[in-house]
Amino acid sequence: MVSRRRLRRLSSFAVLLAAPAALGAALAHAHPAHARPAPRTVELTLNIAPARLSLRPGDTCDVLAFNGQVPGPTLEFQEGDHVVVHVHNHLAEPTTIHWHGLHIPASADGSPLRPIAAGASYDYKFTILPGSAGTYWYHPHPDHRTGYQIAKGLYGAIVIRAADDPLAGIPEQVLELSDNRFTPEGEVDFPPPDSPQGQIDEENGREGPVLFVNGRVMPTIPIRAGEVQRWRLINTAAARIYRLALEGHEFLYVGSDGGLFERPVPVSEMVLATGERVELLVRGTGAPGSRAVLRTLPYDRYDPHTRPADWNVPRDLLALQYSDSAPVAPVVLPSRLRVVPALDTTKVTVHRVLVFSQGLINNKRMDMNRVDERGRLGATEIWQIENVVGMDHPFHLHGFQFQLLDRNGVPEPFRAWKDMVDVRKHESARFVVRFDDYPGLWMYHCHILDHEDHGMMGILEVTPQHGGRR
Ligand SMILES: [Cu+2]
Repeated sequence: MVSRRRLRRLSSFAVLLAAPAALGAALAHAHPAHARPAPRTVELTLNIAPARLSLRPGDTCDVLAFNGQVPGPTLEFQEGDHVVVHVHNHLAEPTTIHWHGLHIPASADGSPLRPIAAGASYDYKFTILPGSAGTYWYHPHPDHRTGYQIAKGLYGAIVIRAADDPLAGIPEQVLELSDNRFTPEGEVDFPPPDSPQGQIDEENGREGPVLFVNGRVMPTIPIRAGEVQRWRLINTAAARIYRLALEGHEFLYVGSDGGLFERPVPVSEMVLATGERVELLVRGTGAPGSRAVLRTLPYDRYDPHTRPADWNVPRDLLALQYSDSAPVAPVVLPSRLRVVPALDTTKVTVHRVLVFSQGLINNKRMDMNRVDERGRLGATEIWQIENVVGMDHPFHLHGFQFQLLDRNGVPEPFRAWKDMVDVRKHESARFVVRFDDYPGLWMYHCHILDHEDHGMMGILEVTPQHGGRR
């Protein structure tokens, strides 16, 4: 790990993007080869149980919690770690834990095919593969009840670190974005599916008027003028798509679902669909003592029939508060982050088309006993997700990171590892994926939780090349 002091010492040019040659020297200096830690076994326990906690300020309500807290504890692993998670389900219904975005065996995926019964326990065992450093999250994924259990509080962040992280030493914030809706009595409002509001939620995706960051309303993040912070943002909301902007500041967009890009990309706004993650560098360009608000700006993901009346009102999320201290010298930020090898599209042997309409994928609802798509281990495939309706459907594939190729034929501007793609209204998005390991049954679905729970999901079976099921 590079200390902040070391980073500052490297910053003799006081520029934010170093020339590649200078960067190479800095990296060679900061990350000697022997710094890579030996693989560890990390063992932890997650108890899933009802609790009574304060979500909204000044109020308590019935929640479901990981180890008594909402959000659950942030889990930190290193590449190479062997992870064992002992899960105890103290709920009155089945649950699972899905490790959203991780490339791990199907037996550890926490899909609805492997429920943990009420009162039962399960050990999830997986290895964190090299190259997977990034921001992920965990949440239940039981059949039909994912939206309910997440709404009641079951979600948490995962940070995976690399020994050769080019941004090591920069102060970090993990920011879990969520929203919720409450009854007049102060309880989490999750109406029966056949109620009028339940039917609106089923179509629109359940949104709530109270916006949380790490389970808090409008928290304050301290910063010092000149400081650079690395923000890891996770959209854990059921349906809300955030369009993030920090007043008076630009972001350096450095990573998304599967970790860092090859180069930082300056952006003024960031659209974050449900399930997605991004890594942003925030540069403390404000004056000592000043304050800036991170907001979510209007983003029209909606069908006009169920679009909320206040959809176009900007909403405050958190405040960035500058200390009165004198500015610190800017750190040198690398202009190259890592190599993201391109999946070889000349090796593609299978093209699939998935048509997303309202509540259906290829005109079907989820059937737990049906395999919808069959793939071979080792194959490289192109998937085309066609959204034929007038609202966004954020697509998620379990188990495998893919590379988005294009949207409506327009090539993506740069390469990134993704497990989510928000397929916008009437848009067709294509990605390339390689089934390099881990045969088994894998879910793919819309990540609007209400859509997923009502059947907008399918099953991909990946089989070993010479037949046979594992
Ligand atoms: Cu959807």
